[in-house]
Amino acid sequence: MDKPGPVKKIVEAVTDAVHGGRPTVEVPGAPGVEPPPVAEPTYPRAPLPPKADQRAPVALSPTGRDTGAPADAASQNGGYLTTANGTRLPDSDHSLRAGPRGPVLLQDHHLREKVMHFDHERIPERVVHARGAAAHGVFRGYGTATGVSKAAFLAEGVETPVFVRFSTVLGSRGSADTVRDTRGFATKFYTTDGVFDLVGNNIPVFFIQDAIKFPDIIHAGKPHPDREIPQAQSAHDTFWDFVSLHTEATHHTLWNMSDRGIPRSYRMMEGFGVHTFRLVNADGVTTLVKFHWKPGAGVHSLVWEEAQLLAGVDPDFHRRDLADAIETGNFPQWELGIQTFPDTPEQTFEGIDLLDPTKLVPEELAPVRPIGLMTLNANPTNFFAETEQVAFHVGHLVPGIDVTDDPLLAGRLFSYLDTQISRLGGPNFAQIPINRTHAPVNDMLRDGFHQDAVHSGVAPYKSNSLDGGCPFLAGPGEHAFIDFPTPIAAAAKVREPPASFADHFSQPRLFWLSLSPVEREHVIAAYTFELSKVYEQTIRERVLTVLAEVDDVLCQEVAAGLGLPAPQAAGGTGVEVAPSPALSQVGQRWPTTGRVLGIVTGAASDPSTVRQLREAALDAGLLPLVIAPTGAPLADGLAVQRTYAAARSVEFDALLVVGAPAPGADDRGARDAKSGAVAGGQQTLDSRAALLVNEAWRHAKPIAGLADTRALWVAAGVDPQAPGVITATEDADAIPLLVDLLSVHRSWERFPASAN
Ligand code: HDE
Repeated sequence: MDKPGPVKKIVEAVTDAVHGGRPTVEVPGAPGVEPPPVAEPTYPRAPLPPKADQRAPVALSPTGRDTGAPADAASQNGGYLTTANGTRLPDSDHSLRAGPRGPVLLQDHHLREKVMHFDHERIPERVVHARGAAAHGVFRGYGTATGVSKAAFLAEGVETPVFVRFSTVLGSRGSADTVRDTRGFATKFYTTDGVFDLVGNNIPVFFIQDAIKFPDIIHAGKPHPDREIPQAQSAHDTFWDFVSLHTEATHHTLWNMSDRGIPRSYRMMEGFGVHTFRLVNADGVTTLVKFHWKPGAGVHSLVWEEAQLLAGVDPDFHRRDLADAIETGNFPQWELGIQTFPDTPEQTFEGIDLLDPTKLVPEELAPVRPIGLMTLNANPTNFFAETEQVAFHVGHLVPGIDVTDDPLLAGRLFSYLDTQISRLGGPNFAQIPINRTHAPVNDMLRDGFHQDAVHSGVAPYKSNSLDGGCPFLAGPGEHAFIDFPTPIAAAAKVREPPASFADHFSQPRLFWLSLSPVEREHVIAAYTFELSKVYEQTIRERVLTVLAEVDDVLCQEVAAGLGLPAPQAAGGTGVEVAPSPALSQVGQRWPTTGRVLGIVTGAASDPSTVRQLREAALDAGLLPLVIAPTGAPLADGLAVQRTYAAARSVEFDALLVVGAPAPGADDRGARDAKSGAVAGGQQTLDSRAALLVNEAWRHAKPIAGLADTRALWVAAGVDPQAPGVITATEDADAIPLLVDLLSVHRSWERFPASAN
């Protein structure tokens, strides 16, 4: 039976072609839809609409009915300030008093309501993944999965609205985006058969093999309970204490210490379902699968110094990047793919235990088959209503997708519903607009806090005759979710893992061997940094014994950095494993749309050249920001986005210097400590601009200089002959050359790596 639902109509409203060219908004970030007047407006008018890039949850009823209301139906209404009950108010600045100097009166119901509500504005943050950012979008099935899954949303051409939330794991809600951590990648598909949530990470494996240890690993990773430090970091004793005593964590930890732990952008991360899932097709045949998200923009990372600087300079870096990309029409895209494995009783593939979430299956052994495309094309209208209140659950499954006996997944099936009770204040969180399914709901769940549905009838029980027997049970032909009758081998109840879960080192070694030399250097540096922050030497030594089991060079280099002797592997390092080149993120070319170009201008820069270059950058799909000594427009009126004092290299993917930057009037050490940081008393150049270029150089970013930038290169320590440095070029070539360099992300050749 076909289920007519509102989804089709909604998808028509949300599907947009990917822009992928010149940005539709040249400088993203305007807070409102129109510039504000200087004087406070004094006449009533209707609330301003959301910005063009924003979308609110679709206006469905709590039971999934299409209300036909516009998407902003839940936004504030009317031109006058009112109480929560809609009574207009004449004043919101002054409490009701017994005379101007008299006591405030208890009868002031407006004061009481306003402060009461404010007092209760906070809800508990997520116990993990508290810090996040989200976007709306659409998923289009390719139809390539229909042989293995009957899931309706995977059929060819079917378009399904989605809401995606990215997150860090350890930090609290106000922590910085660019910390070293795993990233969450949670997708809610509003399908015709109900909500399907794919609640994954940007790393394909997990720290632990059994959910019962989840509170332990999180307690170890979170700040120490006495001083509540450090925030959003793994570089502390309790984390390393835990992972060195639970060596199953070695693989995930190695990924965290790699460049994957510091993504350049949410748009530039892979996503993984981590667990093995079971797909069921129309004939009832099952296939085991692992889900992958492959980003259209490629997989790119920050360098550690950038990540650290950004945590102070722009703690919202990833959040801003996602919103800006969508606002400018550079809609982020991912292909959803699956690795498929025969559903055999052993549940292994090429000797890899598919129920062990610390193991991945190399793509060289099981290629990722694309099954659909996701495009994120709208920003949320309200962070709290949508990003904060969205509730994901691995148990939100639809017919055609089922779970396996992965013991980590089993614990999650319990946890994700449970946590919402305290976070969202009761059992009716599925009725919060962003969580509402787009399929009809007739659930016989009743009452409770925040019940939005107004149920009719008298018989919320089955079987009944009083409500005409409604609701009825559905069969397989009526899109019922039928738990797959997986056979279970005879066994005794034990608290004991399978023997195959004891292999903790072959896959960390596989990952290490798959990295390029520069990526290995970063892993060594990350371990050395983190362990140097560990107070207890015994914990450092224990971690080294773990690293010795992974690789001699890794262990020796980290030990050298810590000034400790490198231990020998107890089990003999060097299990023979074939590397998986697909795990390295270096060496491919990717689209560069939406990458941020800093255009450094100075008093001597020709404004028309700057304007032409900016236009060329926009035409190439880049996001150019003009940097100048002050915020004043250039001589021809071109707007400036950053001053020398406010700009920091970490905001930009590449720099284009249009003429030597003469010292700005505020290039004084007493006013700006960045002054003199590089140029060292140099009088002809602004030292902040020189620092900007120096950092971009050290971070292996493409740099181009037009006109005479020789002195600047010297002041910034730039070797003009080095790869990724463009000098003495025709103006017209600068942007194509930068785009070409950006397509490989960074010019690593500038820094030959030694760890092999
Ligand atoms: Fe989660 N996890 N998790 N997790 N997880 C939560 O759910 C939990 C695990 C992941 O943007 C919580 O609603 C347990 C693996 C993401 O809202 C909580 C275990 C993976 C998000 C929870 C795991 C994830 C969460 C906290 C071990 C990758 C953010 C708030 C068995 C495959 C979702 C909430 C969002 C959030 C429990 C392990 C991903 C407490 C018990 C493995 C992306 O329920």
